Amino acid sequence: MAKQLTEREKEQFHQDGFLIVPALFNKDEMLQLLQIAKSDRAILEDAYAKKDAAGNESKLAVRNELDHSPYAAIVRSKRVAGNMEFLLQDEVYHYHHKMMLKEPKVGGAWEWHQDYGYWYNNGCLYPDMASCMLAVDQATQANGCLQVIRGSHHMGRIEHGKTGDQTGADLQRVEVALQRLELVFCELNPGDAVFFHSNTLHRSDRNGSEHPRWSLICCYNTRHNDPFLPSKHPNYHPLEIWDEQRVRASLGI
Ligand SMILES: O=C(O)CCC(=O)C(=O)O
Repeated sequence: MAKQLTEREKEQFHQDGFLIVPALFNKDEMLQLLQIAKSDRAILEDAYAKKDAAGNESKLAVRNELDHSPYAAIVRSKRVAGNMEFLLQDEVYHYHHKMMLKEPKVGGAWEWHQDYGYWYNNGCLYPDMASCMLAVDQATQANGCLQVIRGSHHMGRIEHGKTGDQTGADLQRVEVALQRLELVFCELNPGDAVFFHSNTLHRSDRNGSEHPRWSLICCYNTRHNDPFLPSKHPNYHPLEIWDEQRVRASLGI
C-alpha cells in the first residue's frame, strides 16, 4: 500500500513549509534505484556543473520530460505525486526532475534560495509548487544534506541575485530569518523523503566527506498555476499517476 500522508502531516507541511517522510520508499526499492542510477551513463553524460559562491562544483542532471526510466516512474508514483496533490490541494503536473550528484570531497554547496526565486521568472503566478527530495544515498550533515528554515515560506518571495553560477536569496533577509526561525538539517536515510514548498528557504553545504550524496528531486506545479511565459520547464499537461505495482515493476522488483 502506498504511504498516504495524513491531514495532520498536511497541516505540518503548511505550517513548516516542509515535511520529512521516513521510508517513503523501502530499502529494496532504493537499493535498486541506487544501482540503476550509479550505472546510468546517460545521467553522468547529461549532468552539468554549477559553481557555488566559493567556486566548488555540484552536478545535476535535469529532465523536463518523462521517459520510461525508473526516475520517471517515481515522479509518477502515488507516493510522491499523489501525496503532492494532497499537500498542494490541486492536480499537479511534472515540472521537472533532477538527479543531484554531490560527489565526495568535490561536491559544492547550494546557496540559500527559494525555488520560487527561480520559478517566478518562468511566469508562475503563484508559489503553489513544491518538490520532493528523495534520498538515494544517505544524506548527513557531513556529506551536505539539505537544510531548510522552518516556516520561511511564510515570508513570501524574496529578491534573488547571482551567486557563483547559482541564484541566491537576499542574504540580509536570510540572516534575519536565521535569527528568528529554526534551521533544520534534513538528515535522510535512503528512501526517506522531504517534501518542501517552493518558497521555503533552503541550501546545502559542500560535501567534504568520503561519501557521495545523490538525491532525486521531483518538482511539481499545480494545474491552476499554468505559467504565462514560455520557459525550459513545461506548461500544464496531465500527469498519469501510477500505482505501486507499476512503479515497482519499473524498478525491476
Ligand atoms: O541538492 C541540494 O542540496 C539542494 C538542491 C536545491 O536546492 C534545489 O534543487 O533547489
